[in-house]
Amino acid sequence: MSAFALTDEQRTYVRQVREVAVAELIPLAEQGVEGRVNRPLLEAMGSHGLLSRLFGATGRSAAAMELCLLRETLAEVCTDAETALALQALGSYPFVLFGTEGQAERYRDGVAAGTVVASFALSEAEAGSDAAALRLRAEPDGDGWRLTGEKTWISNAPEADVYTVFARTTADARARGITAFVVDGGAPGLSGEQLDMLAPHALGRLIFDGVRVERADVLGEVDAGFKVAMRTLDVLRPSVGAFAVGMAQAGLDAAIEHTTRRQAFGGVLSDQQAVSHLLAEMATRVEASRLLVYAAASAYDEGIAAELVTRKAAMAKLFATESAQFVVDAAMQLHGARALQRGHLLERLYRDVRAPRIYEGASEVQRTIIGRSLVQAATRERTEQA
Ligand code: COS
Repeated sequence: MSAFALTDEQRTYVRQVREVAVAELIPLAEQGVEGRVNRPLLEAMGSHGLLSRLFGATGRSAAAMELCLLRETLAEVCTDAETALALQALGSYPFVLFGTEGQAERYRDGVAAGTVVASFALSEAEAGSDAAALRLRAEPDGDGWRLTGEKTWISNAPEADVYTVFARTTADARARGITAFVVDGGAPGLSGEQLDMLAPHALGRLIFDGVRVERADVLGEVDAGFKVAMRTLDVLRPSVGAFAVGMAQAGLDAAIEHTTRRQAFGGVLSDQQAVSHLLAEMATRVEASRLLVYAAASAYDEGIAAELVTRKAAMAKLFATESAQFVVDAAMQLHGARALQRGHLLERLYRDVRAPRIYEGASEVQRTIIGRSLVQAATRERTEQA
């Protein structure tokens, strides 16, 4: 792909995904229960090969651009399918990217088939944006550890089949005392409950009551789990931006459709300059978001310097999610009361668009990451010149 346009092959692929979504995924999504994992939907995505494409040719990499294209395309037509796909990536990338061959193989094929539901368990009630403050205890027990404590706002919990759990192995060490473990959903001592959230996907709380984990369950090194979490988020953040772009595009399309037909004041709504200028602003923000997302995802796939990948990922997520909120809100305003009615496309988008400005790093966290990266780069440059 050039920095500005998709290849013919990518365009064809996107069209095919959209056709599958319209014909098969939307009906399955409609049969799902809000706030619960929709297994038939996941299995359909698996059988169409959408999930296996998340793991690159070797099955041991993340395909960032692929993930973004899938998320953007699905978001335009079926946000349930979009989010279900994204959560499989978030939940499994830690063991696919940082696990041993055995750890990667154990669950990956099931995740790709949509029969194994994956989940990423980082956040705690007292450790959201400040992830390094997490307190879930991993206490030594013979050759392994026992996990005790709670996680909350965990997508796919408590229904997931496998969790990547970030736990404290060294006290008072912040980011340097956290270890990533793979934990089976059926592990003795693990329980949880569903939370009723504005974001309409499955989300819950997990309770660990002495859950046993072995050395073989450690992803990477002991006490080096924070980097596993951060690098996983570096892949996912541009794709959260892609999700936002898809929703914003759907809102923009609806606004154009409506304002060019709706009769008012002796013409159509789009005759009003206030309306056409708003459409122009919306379209420009969608396009700018899309370019930032593609640039960040391509940077990851091309393997440029990790620090730049992190900065670009943060920029893409920040700008695209904030822009999508603006665009969907504006589209709703242009529609008037009909868009507030339950079941209207924009009523649904309005609920869906809010959470991405918070999860996987709130907008404020993204600004912190970008700001720190700029300062670090400038400081390094000065030191090198001195
Ligand atoms: N890749 C690799 N390593 C990274 C990294 C990245 N993207 N980001 C940070 N690190 C490393 C740092 O290099 C540092 O390593 P050393 O201890 O070896 O120096 C360590 O991790 C700690 O980093 P930092 O000092 O930046 O940590 P802070 O606690 O100051 O803040 C933020 C880190 C705020 C960026 C982090 O907590 C964050 O992303 N919070 C949001 C969490 C989130 O997205 N939650 C959503 C859960 S999933 S829905």
